[in-house]
Amino acid sequence: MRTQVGIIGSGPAGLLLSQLLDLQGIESVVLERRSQAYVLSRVRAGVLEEGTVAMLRQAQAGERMDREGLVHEGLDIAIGDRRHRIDLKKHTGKTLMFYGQTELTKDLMDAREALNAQIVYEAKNVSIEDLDSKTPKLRYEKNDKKYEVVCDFIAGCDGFHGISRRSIPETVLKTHEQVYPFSWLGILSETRPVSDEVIYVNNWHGFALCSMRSMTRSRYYIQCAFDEDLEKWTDDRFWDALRTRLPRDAAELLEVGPSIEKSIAPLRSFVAEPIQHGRLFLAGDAAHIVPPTGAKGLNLAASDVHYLSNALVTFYMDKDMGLLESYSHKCLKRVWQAERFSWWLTSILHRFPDQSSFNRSIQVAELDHLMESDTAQAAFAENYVGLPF
Ligand code: RFL
Ligand code: PHB
Repeated sequence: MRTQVGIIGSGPAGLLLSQLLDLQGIESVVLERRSQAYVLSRVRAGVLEEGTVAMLRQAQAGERMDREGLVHEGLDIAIGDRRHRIDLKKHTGKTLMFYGQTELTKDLMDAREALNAQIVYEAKNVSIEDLDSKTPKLRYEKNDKKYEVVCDFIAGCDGFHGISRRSIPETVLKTHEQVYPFSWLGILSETRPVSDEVIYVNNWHGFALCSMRSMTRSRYYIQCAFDEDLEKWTDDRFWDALRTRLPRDAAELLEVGPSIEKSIAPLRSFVAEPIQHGRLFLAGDAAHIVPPTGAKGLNLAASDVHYLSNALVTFYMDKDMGLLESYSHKCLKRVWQAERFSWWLTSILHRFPDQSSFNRSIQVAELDHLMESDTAQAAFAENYVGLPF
């Protein structure tokens, strides 16, 4: 098989890239290790920056998001029972779209199907060959048969545990990593959210986050142990822990019900540098990870795809490699800004094991400043709604 761009991974990054390229007349083949049903069953992100929203519309996959997504203009930060609203729209003129990654993935899959995309699900043992040549190849197996796709370029959109980052020689690749000493336990339930905007809570018992997917479907997270056992968390135990951590006025409004999904996610900051080698370009979680506190992961995947699709379109239109050559540099500048913000927000909102009284007082001082200073709120808002790309 021959194609222009071989894409590994059918998460948001891979699907969005393949759709945007197709709309510009560039052919691609997507290889996905899992089944389509499995990809669609993952519950993850929910907060989309305006830049991401614009790209989904550009990809002709924004119609249902515009109909069903919730537009938020602000959010609350709380410490103990103290709660303060940050007006994101006032400070930036921008809003956020709340729309689940599961729905977004489905919309992208439908949009790809409408254009007769070539997506191979359950492609096993995907490998990259001849990365340094002008015709790199993707090899894979499906139903015990071996296949080869000859490409002009390869996009590694295969998430943090994928194979593409590992195809960059160790002598070239530098990685930066911080693993946090806690995880997030998340729950989805058919209950009314405690508030019509998100609440981020710093509580002495641990961090809590109230979010939503609709006005009848809530998404909540609480900080838990790094190696927490999901089996030990009944719904009742989750609701009790959440109620203890919420500011009193929110706790009183908490509506509980059976969970429809419950999972644990470890928190990590990670950046690979550079995110290109030969004719391979990494995008999304394959290249970098942020802790979910800043709601930046999916949005960074979208901004990578923005730079990569533009660079590939320019190459095919003008035979100009310039934008492809500067891809890694351009992406990583924005990535590090989001890494900084996500790390900072994580560090001021969570309870750390063996946290000293000094560190706790610094957290309180940071949150006091954020709640009391309009300038601090403007800087927070600028980062939370997403820096331009
Ligand atoms: P994905 O979504 O991980 O997709 C990668 C795809 O590649 C496939 N794959 C392979 N295919 C072929 N061969 C191989 N060897 C392969 N290895 C892997 C995988 O099966 C998969 O289908 O990466 P992508 O596309 O870069 O997208 C990134 C986002 O999914 C991620 O950043 C976000 O979910 C992060 N995130 C959030 N981001 C936000 O912007 N806003 C949020 O509110 C937000 N909340 C979250 C989050 C992530 C969370 N978890 C679970 C880590 C909340 C949570 C709890
Ligand atoms: C979510 O709604 O899943 C969500 C919201 C805010 C975050 C992370 C996740 O920071």
